[in-house]
Amino acid sequence: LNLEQLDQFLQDKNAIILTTHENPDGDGISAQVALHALLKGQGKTVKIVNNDPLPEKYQFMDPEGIVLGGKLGRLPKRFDLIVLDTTDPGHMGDIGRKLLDKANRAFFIDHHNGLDQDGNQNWIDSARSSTAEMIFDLGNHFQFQFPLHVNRALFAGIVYDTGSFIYPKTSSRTFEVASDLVRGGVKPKEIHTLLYENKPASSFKLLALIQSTFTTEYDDKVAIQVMTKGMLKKAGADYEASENIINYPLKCPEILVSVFFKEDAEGKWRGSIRSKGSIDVAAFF
Ligand SMILES: [Mn+2]
Repeated sequence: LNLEQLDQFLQDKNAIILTTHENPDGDGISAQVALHALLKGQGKTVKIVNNDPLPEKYQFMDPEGIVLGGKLGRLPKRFDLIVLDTTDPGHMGDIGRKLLDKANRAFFIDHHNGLDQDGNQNWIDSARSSTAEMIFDLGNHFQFQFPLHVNRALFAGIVYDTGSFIYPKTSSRTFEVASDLVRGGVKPKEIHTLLYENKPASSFKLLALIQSTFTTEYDDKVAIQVMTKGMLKKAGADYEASENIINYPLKCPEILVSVFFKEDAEGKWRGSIRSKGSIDVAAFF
């Protein structure tokens, strides 16, 4: 692990602001909460400012209420910026881009195939499962003991970004980190409950309505589902409640492609398509 660039970046006495991509996810937020604790431990002035407010479902990661978002707020006169879980200013939202603009220097920490960051520094490791996994290593690098709520957040971030330890970038290192976190007091079942057993009844009413539209084409190889704004209204559900429903048909071995047509509350239609195996969905467009 070569963290020389980051060590050097942290040498300066500037205040540090942490941000992540718009619509922050479980990985980005857990990485922020952990890095905040780590930098505080080094005596730094640190603040988290995101483009969007903290989603309610991730509140358990932030018992101290340090994850701010939705407005720029008061900024230190001079600060350095650390961007987590993205390298793309196009994904940082207006507030993120303003921060990038005003920052003295910026440093990017990410596990996606990164953009070239002209003039900025970065630690990008696209072999890692999650930014949370990388920040855990950073804790080791600085011999910093994360408190229990941070261990829980990091575990949740990894679970979130690996689809519960199954996505391709889940490595033996991912399990070692998870093992250390469990040794540090994390109860996996509690994290599962916090992340995945929190759906309102309205989301199941919506699911029932959407699944009643389920049909297949081409000898059950292609599944089609439809959601109308009338269904959203009838179920009393938000558009976001339809988030993972496109993936369900792919649990069937015969079904190779899942198509989902969705109408939002304003009447705007969108189509999504997912596939598995060797089917290239990009070829459809
Ligand atoms: Mn991530």
